[in-house]
Amino acid sequence: MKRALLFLMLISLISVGCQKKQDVIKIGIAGPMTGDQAKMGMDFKNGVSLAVEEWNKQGGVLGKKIEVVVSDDQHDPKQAVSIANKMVNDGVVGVIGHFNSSCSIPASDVYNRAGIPLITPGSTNPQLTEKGYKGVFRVCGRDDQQGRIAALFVIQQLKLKNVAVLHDKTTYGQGLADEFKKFLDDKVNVVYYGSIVQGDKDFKTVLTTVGNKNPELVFFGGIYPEAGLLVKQARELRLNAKFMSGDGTIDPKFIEIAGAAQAEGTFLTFSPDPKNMPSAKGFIENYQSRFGETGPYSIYAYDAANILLSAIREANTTEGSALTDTLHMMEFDVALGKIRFDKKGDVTESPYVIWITRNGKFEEYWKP
Ligand code: ABU
Repeated sequence: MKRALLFLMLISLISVGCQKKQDVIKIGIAGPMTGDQAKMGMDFKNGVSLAVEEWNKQGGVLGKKIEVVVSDDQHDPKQAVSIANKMVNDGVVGVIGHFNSSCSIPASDVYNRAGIPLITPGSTNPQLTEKGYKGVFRVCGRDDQQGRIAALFVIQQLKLKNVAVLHDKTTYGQGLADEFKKFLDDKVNVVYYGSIVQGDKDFKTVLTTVGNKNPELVFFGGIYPEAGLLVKQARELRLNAKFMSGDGTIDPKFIEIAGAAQAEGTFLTFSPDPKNMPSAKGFIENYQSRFGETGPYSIYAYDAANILLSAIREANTTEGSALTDTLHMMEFDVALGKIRFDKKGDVTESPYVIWITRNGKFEEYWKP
């Protein structure tokens, strides 16, 4: 009798567990949650979590609570594919991520096979949306747009003649460096073009070689850990050329690593400051009171989550192809303003500007 009762209790616990599973809608968050780029992963996690908390306070979506599945790709392409498979098996209906293009691109094969949408807040390499996957979207811009603005600034505003170009050999870093170089056309001499290894800490050998070429500016395609060290070590070597980089560098960690004095006057390409956008005011206040200062991609992660959840509500289903069609059809009114996707899954408008580092902070500086 006692055993039968225990058996019945077990069955009812299992059925409650199964019932609970069906009562939530899971969305994945993927990015570098640990390691030297963890700041970006945490910005993603915080942005998406804030959006999900707000939706859940209003009752969730399609009558169900939303659950986030946070996955760490460690900015490693193999790990990205592995966690993509894991999230798909775990039943996520869409993924917000990854940060690194070198992760989003291979992981997009997994999401495409599973028929679930991927919305990246920060992967800017053009290849991601050139693969023809209908369910791949990005709320940020592309490196062909970003590289062009960087080159225009060097030609039209700084009026330089000799530059050096470095990259970190990643899909993003090399891609951005090559776009920058391409748009310099024959108007500026590239006196040095070369690479560093991501994760290395000592760049003095390459910086000495670069210095011997007397560039007026060093452009770096890469992320803030290496960018910070490059600037710090360049200044130690008295290489006083201007320094310029892209959206992978525009994080306070860059200034922390380089040192505020060394980072002073460095130029970075990124989108316009959300602090000047009335549509972003509520997001910034809520994020700051919940997590502290916003990171560069916090708002992109927040908007990506809101876009996915709005599409689920509009489609009235989590079924992948209906959701993808809805993502392509809708216009989304989010913290960054109005967002629509084109046929490739890129945003229809992406205005890059030049930022400068001043007194330990980033400020908008120039636009064409
Ligand atoms: N876009 C900033 C760096 C991330 C990436 O695209 O790899």
